[in-house]
Amino acid sequence: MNKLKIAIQKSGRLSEKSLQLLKECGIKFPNGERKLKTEAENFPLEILFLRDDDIPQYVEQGVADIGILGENEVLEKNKAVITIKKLGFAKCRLSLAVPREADYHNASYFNNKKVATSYPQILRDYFNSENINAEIEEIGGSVEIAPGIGLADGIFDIVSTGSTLLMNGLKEVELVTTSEAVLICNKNLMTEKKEILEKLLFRIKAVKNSSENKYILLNAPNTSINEISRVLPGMKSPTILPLAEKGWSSIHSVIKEDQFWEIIDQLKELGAEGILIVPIEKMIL
Ligand code: PRT
Ligand code: ZN
Repeated sequence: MNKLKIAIQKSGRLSEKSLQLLKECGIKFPNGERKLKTEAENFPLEILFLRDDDIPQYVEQGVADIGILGENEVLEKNKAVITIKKLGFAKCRLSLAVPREADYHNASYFNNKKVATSYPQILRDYFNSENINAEIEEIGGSVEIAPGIGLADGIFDIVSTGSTLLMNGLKEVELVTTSEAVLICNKNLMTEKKEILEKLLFRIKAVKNSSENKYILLNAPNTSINEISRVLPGMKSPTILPLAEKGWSSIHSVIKEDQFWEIIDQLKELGAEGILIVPIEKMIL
């Protein structure tokens, strides 16, 4: 039987989260020493462990059918692959930064300046779109030290918390693009592999939905059920069960993690009591 081949990062910021996602999809594979590849025990999937820089090319060529990597690498490598799903982890931005003391007003600052980066393709596209004529110095790593050692006037790099910039006396001046981990796919998957991918995607969506949503249970006076139902849309509509105590009901629903605090405040105002928020293990819509 054909197996779907997925490429994930061998070791780095994406490795653990990528494996974790597969595990949460119920896919089991041998633990221990990470070789070049391994086979899932209970799903037709083969896992290839690669450098993230190589994943776009391997997926384009069909060495791997799908891959998990940062959008920044997909953009930079510009290979003929399809991005099928954003995965919600490894979120970061790609920004231009200059020395803290620089007199910076807008991106025209970079005209006739030199900028160090590991992402020359993304930066060139940005400078072209802004009609900026700057020199791009491609370097492999430790981009943040380039201005300090006189190699460049500014840098273009990944920023997450901003502490690397701060520690190197730099300030972020232009956000060029954002990035997060994504699932990419070869353009010509055969039908059998497409079917396996559909199954995997179904599971990934269930895992993602569950982490973005919470199950909520609360008690409310019957007089405020209508208003509370409006605040709590749920998947269809909330479940309402009568309590033993007359005039009260128990209401069950699903809420978005990011709306959580706002909704709780409204519910309390409407007289809700005994509010329980419970994590959802899997959520199939
Ligand atoms: O060996 P391999 O080539 O596979 O790995 P790599 O060294 O190229 O990549 P790795 O593991 O460092 O990062 C993999 C992916 O994680 C990147 O391509 C991004 O999509 C994503 N990601 C998310 C990050 C960051 N956040 C991040 N903060 N990648 C790098 N950084 C670095 C950044 O380069 C800078 O040096 O962290 C520093 C900035 O962080 P803050 O928090 O100080 O702002
Ligand atoms: Zn890399």
